[in-house]
Amino acid sequence: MIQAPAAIALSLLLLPACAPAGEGSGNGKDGGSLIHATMESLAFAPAVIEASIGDTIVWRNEDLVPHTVDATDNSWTSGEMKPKQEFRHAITKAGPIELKCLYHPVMKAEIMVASL
Ligand SMILES: [Cu+2]
Repeated sequence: MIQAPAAIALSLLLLPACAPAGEGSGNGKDGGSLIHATMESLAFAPAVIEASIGDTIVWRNEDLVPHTVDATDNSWTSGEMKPKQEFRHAITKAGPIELKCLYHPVMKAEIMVASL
């Protein structure tokens, strides 16, 4: 009984932030939102992505060097993304999902998946 209010408060904090994070809704696969992110100046932007199950995240490499976006648990990888290439990943399960770039250990990000 002590932990329940904290969990509810956390989900209330996360939910309102989801709406402005996506660029409109209904343009992703399966009715989810398409969420745009980049690699730029050796960093993922945004570093924290708020998403829901069913959303699809699109990363675009805006740098002049190749990057990857990998789940740190190695469950999936973009493979090498050359400059201007894009990679899509659909969110199918609850997070959080920690991300890294295979080539640049300083590049880290996280997907917070709201449980609806
Ligand atoms: Cu990189």
